[in-house]
Amino acid sequence: MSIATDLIRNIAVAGHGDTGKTTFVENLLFLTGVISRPESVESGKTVSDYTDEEIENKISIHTALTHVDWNGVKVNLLDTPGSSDFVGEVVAAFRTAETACVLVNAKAGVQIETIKLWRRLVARGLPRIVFVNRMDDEGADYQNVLDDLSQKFDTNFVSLTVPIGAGSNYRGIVSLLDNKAYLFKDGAAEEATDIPAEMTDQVAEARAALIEAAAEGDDELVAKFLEEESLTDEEVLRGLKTGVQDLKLIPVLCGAALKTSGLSAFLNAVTGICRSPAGVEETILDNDGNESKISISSDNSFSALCFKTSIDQFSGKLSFVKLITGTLTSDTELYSVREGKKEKVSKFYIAQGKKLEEVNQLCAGDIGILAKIASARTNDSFCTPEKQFAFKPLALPQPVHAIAIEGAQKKDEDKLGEALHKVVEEDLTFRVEFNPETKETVVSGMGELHINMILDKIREHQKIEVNTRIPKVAYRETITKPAEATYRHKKQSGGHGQFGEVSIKIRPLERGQQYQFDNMIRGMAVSKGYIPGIEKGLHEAMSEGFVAGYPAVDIGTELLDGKEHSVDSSEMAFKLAAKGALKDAVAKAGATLLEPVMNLEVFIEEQYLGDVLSDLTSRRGRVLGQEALGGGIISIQAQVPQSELMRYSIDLRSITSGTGSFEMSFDHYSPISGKIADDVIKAAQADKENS
Ligand SMILES: Nc1nc2c(ncn2[C@@H]2O[C@H](COP(=O)(O)OP(=O)(O)O)[C@@H](O)[C@H]2O)c(=O)[nH]1
Ligand SMILES: [Mg+2]
Repeated sequence: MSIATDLIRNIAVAGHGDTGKTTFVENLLFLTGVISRPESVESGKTVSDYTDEEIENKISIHTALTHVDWNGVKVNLLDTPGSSDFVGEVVAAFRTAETACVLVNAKAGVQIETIKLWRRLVARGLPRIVFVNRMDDEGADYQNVLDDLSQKFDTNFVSLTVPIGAGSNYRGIVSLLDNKAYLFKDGAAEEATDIPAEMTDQVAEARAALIEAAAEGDDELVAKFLEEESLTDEEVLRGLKTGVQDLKLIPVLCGAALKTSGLSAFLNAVTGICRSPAGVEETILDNDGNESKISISSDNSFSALCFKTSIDQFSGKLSFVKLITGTLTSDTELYSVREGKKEKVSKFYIAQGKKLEEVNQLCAGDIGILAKIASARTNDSFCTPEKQFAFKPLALPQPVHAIAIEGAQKKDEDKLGEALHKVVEEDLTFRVEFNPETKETVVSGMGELHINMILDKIREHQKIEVNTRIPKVAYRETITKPAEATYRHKKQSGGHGQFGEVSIKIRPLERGQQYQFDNMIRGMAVSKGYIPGIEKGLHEAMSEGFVAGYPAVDIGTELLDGKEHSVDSSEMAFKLAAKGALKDAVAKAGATLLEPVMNLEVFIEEQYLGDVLSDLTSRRGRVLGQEALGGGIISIQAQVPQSELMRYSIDLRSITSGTGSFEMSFDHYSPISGKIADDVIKAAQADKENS
């Protein structure tokens, strides 16, 4: 069976870790009869935390896809992980959903990941709905959370519920949309009843506020509301719908997911207020890279975007796609834009967590899974051979933590390489690079947990040992003053000798200019044919380095003079002479080491500011500025040498009780001297002796 696009809602469930997202989805599945009883996260049997590593760690690591039916509307739910180590999965879910449901803890209120998620949602302009969960926890306070939200985010929040009790006295909610009380029953779905008499006034007041907010959501309704001081139920929904879509207001509901409480009101809100995919615009790029817009609609020919790839033990490669236009049937001719070739669609599915359900048709706006498209990768666009265009790819955050790895046994290297390659296809926030300079394979990701989890899985599945260590820093060498040198390469061995003499002058160049060569010889001191040999020699000497074996940069060389021999000279002899001359000149000028310096943006809660700043100073960091982002969150901009940041993702978390995070990118090379430089040189020498 296929559903019309306007009867679909795609909801990304997001929030700080432990706000109850997975429990929330589990209980929505229970409420709607998909499962006969909800399982706890602790039991490891929930529908959306189904991978081995999720069951073992009791947290969500991947975005899981489930769906429920509510009054004939199909609600696709994307349960995302809360930890910033897996933010790539969250970004993909935001890209796919038309609405984000942000879960907030009823006791703790807005937390650091809430704020970071919120920034992403604001940047994407994605409509939001908030669910204040865990109302049954001791200390839960709905009004406090509403105040906290309004204070921390500059938005108009509109409450759709009134809680009945809190903490151990929590009994359920009043839904203001249908003016009904929903009392939870342990182990069964909640029941709609009349509003408790003692709450009549409170509810009337809350509903009046809701109607007024709904009126403000839609210009036409404002006029009517001013005149008649009331709206019909249908008008309330319309006002809220427009307000949410235009980002003018954000509905807030509360409940206790663990007790299947408040979830009917949530689904009523989602189906009644949140937009369907129909008509939502997507940015596309044609073959020449020109941007234009396309609306989600079944009318056009088929197109879809792959937002997630996973490799299943039994089903092989699974490509999670959102259909943007047209319909998918087994006859659809699928064209992979990146590969530039047709792909055969054999089977496709919808899913309840790991349980796949084969379907024979998917319509625009829906989310499905294509099986066994060998070439497919996350971010791939699929369309038909006749009409080719690509969707704007997901923009993912840069990795912040790197480690060097190698197979413990030489024979494991191939297996390791293959396994890493597979992970890269699944996870765009994980990178593998071979650094030819340091001769290391370096993997990088969003945090220590992220990388460790990937490596543990590889160790287990491939039965190989993988060694890890802190990666080497790619230092550089340079000079700070000019010098001159002459070098004669001369050898007399039997028949042919070798002869070449080169005089050069070197000077420091500006940072980033790398290398320059000027031939200043006037006249015939050195034949033209030997000049390339001289340049090769200079290059080789630069790449080998002078004090610690790191490549030299930003040196200008001038060839001043030279001598040649009519029989014994050769390109090789001049190459060696040039190398010798450069080494001598650098020795006279004195070589300096350069270290990479990174740009850093650190996000922390205010209370850790002092500790984080003094830690940055102890890392030889230079703080460039700080900015209050609202809600007690501060971002610090700094420049810090890369060698001081190798464990920063681990250390920052321990300084900030797990709440801090950062982004970084390379900025420039900067000279080092004294003990810091001596240590680098010593380490390089020790390395050389060991190899
Ligand atoms: N008391 C209470 N606990 C809840 C509720 N929802 C979730 N939890 C608990 O909170 C913990 C984290 O839940 P989980 O669903 O894994 O949170 P997630 O990290 O946001 O996915 C688990 O121990 C849940 O049982 C709730 O409504 N009430
Ligand atoms: Mg979870």
